Amino acid sequence: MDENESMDDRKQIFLQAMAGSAVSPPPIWLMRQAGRYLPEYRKIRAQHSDFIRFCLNSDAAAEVTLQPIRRYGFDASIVFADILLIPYGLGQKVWFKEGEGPKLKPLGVDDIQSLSIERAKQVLGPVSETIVKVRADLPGTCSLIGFAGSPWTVATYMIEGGGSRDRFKTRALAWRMPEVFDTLMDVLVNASVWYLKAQADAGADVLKLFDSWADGLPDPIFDRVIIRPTGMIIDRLRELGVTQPIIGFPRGAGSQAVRYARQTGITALALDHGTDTGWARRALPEDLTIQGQLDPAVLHAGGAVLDTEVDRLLSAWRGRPYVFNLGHGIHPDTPPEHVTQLIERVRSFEQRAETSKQEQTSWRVV
Ligand code: 1CP
Repeated sequence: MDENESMDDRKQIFLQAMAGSAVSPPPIWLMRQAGRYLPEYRKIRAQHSDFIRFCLNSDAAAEVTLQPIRRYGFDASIVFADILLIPYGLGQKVWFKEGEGPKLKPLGVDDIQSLSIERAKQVLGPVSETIVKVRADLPGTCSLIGFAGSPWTVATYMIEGGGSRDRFKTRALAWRMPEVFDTLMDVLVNASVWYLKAQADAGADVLKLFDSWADGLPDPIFDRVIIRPTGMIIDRLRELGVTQPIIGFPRGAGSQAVRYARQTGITALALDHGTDTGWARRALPEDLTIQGQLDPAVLHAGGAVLDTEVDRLLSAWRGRPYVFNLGHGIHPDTPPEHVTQLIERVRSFEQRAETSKQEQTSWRVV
């Protein structure tokens, strides 16, 4: 192997894992790694009262995307934006209330026809600019992820008017008025295809679809609102010549994740912390890249339980293409030094495995 090749290997460990290699120790990044747990994020956020405008300010967004990379040296960065930029771009009223999360003027059936993809194209341009700016400052060892919310999860916010406990209104609409609901899904598919392609063209190495509310859906609805639109987005992106790996995150899908992995065309599957690890190892294709599974609450706890849990996941996924990550976003109260501990623990895994092998050997010799 020549020098350039080995340099390249080191640079590309996240992309290698995405391509199906079992890299050990695995690459690491964290969902919501740019955010309120970082003092440097809170400082810049305090200067911008409106969250949507903050996301659409490409200088500010590029800066906060890079903050966790500078502090921790993660193997991947994720563009700072939000899944609710699509409803906002399509013309729905969206705002963020301090301490209460996102609010939207709930979408009525008659409002669907007034959603405008042309408007979204105008409004969401700054996200591509953020990607260009981040790319220019990113170390060669770090990949860049672009993302969108999946149509189902975005639709739940649009219909409920914010986060909700069981997404009842959205489920009821999907059962009661399937044609109307599928029209909304199609609008979101089209907007997402345009948005993800724009991010890929701007320089994203990998794309991710967040389906944070994929839990609690009966099979026929899961297939219709999760698998079908996700598959359509991926097929359309491939037809348009987008070759970047695509991570799917159907949070809470449980055993439905197997169908999701086989039928949507995703490159990698992000798993939440509630999924049975042993089952997932057996049920999911061996060559499918897996990402995630650390409970954000154990990262918040830190200490010995964090080390033990990191080791459990590293051992469980050893020999499989794997990316270390949380099972959901980092909790805002997480002490930043716990993230340092986590990264050190992950990156010293092979060393520890080697030391324990040597200890066992010398013990046997004695
Ligand atoms: O005041 C603040 O700073 C707001 C906190 C915040 C942040 C940091 C929100 C509001 N969004 C974000 C950024 C964000 N959102 C990123 C940035 C990149 C990174 O990971 O570092 C990403 C990928 C998202 C995606 C997102 N937004 C999801 C999918 C992932 C997930 O966590 O499930 C969802 C569901 C949202 C909606 C949203 N936006 C913000 C909040 C607090 C929420 C969740 C509300 C809820 O629980 O319903």
